[in-house]
Amino acid sequence: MPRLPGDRCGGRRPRPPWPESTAARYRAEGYWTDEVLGRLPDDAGRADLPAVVTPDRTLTHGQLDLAADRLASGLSQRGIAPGDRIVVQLPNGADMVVLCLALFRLGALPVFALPAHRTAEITHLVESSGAVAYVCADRVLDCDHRELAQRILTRAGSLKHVLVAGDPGPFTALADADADPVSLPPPDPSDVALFLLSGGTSGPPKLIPRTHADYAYQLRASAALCGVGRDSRYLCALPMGHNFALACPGVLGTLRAGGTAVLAPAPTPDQCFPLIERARVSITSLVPPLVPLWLDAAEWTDSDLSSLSLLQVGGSRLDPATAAQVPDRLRCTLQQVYGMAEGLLNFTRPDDPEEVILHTQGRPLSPADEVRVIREDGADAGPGEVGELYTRGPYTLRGYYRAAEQNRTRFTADGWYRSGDLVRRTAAGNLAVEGRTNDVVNRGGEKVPCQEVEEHLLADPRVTAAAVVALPHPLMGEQTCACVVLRDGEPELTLRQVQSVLRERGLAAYKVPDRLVVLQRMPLTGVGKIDKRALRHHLAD
Ligand code: OOB
Repeated sequence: MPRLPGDRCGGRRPRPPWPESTAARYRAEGYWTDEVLGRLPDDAGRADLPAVVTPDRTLTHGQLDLAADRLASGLSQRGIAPGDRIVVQLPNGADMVVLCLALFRLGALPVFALPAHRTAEITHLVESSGAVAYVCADRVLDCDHRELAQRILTRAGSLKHVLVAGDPGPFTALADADADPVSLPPPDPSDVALFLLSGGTSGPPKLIPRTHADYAYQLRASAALCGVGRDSRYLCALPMGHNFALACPGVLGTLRAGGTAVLAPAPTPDQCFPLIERARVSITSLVPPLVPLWLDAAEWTDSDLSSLSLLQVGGSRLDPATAAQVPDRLRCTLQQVYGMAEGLLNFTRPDDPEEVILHTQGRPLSPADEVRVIREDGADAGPGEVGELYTRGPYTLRGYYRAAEQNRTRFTADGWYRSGDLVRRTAAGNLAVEGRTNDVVNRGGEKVPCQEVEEHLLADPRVTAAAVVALPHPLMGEQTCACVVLRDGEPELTLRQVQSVLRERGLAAYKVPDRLVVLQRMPLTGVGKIDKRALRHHLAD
């Protein structure tokens, strides 16, 4: 486990994540340096140039730097210490950027929740990380996050602070965590800097520890691959707390390179296109279901999109026919990105042949990324053969945080991460994602862990058995189908009823099933487990 300041595992220093010899090699070969996260280029010429642009605010590099220092001091004065975990759930905006830099400078560790997370997920994140603080907005769309915070406070004992951007209600305003900058001891590059959430595991999200050195390398290398530098303007359309928009190179990689991060409150063309024109956006990233919407809107828009030169698409499978329309209709280069919060990132390169860009998800970011494709019989797959992707590398985790049981099954003894993705590697070394071994529905990039939803379904006294499976969907790629068996004598159960029960249980909307099938009995495997393969077969018929 990476070094976690303030978390000494009962007095013992946690085991370092990478074997010392591997860590020494990553340092010697320059993948890991002394760089820590949260610093902006130290160059006076940039101080007056824009760092953060939102529909209603612009911060220069100088202003962002000062705001981050003031917030770091303010949080420190309020008792937030290096190593403390902070669950962060802010919408895309300047507050989110300032907070990230402040926490990195302070050495406190953000745990990035997604905007759609509700009571069930936030409680789980606070409990599993032992977070001392939850930072949220007052209200986003129909959700009052202060009410959500009240509910979490009654459940999670570790939580001491709730900081609210906007009207704080009974809590503390984030704006009041402000103090004259003081000098804070810098974190160690090998310390954990942040936690991302796993999308690929079966149960509730696991915490992925990312160190300063490993994430700084990811930022540096992905900015170089995408040609992101001081003239780049990155539009953050997806939630900033997701690895794709945060760091591939995303907001952090662009700021680190001296460029401008442009933040959209939602990824829709009506929010994003005017910002692209106004801020002369050069690069952005989307999940596949958004691409057809953007292509259609581009036909009709009055906004000038000519500054856009690179569109990154990833998170789930992109249909090649849609991919083929990107260059003509958006007049920019398409880049497929196949990544995971656990680490490994694959990109098609801007100068790759069309065939590669349209039909593969690219190849690893780093020469030090190791990828094996393992067939069902345990042998290494040859070119074109499908198998599960295993990986190790300078920015790929060696274990989830406090998850010994998962770590035994998701990692090999020699440190390979078993991704659960079924891939094929072409002779030229590009990967194509063909499917998954994991029990997860990939709903257009949003990962729905089946087991977690099944547990919520089973909590309903009317339900005796539950299985969640993916069904194909034309826009989202996959949708979520809940199959249930009702207790004897129970009358019908409708999709509406199931949806409202799960929402009331505080589950994020994207995890609420799209379809419901009531069965007389579940198909079972030889050992008596629910046979999901048979179930999918039955549903396809
Ligand atoms: C990204 O990260 P996560 O952690 O939300 O999800 C990872 C999983 C992968 O294991 C794979 O199953 C799927 O999402 N995935 C793709 C894909 N990109 C991710 N499946 C097919 N095609 C793709 N291009 O989703 C993520 C992280 C960083 C950059 C981009 C995506």
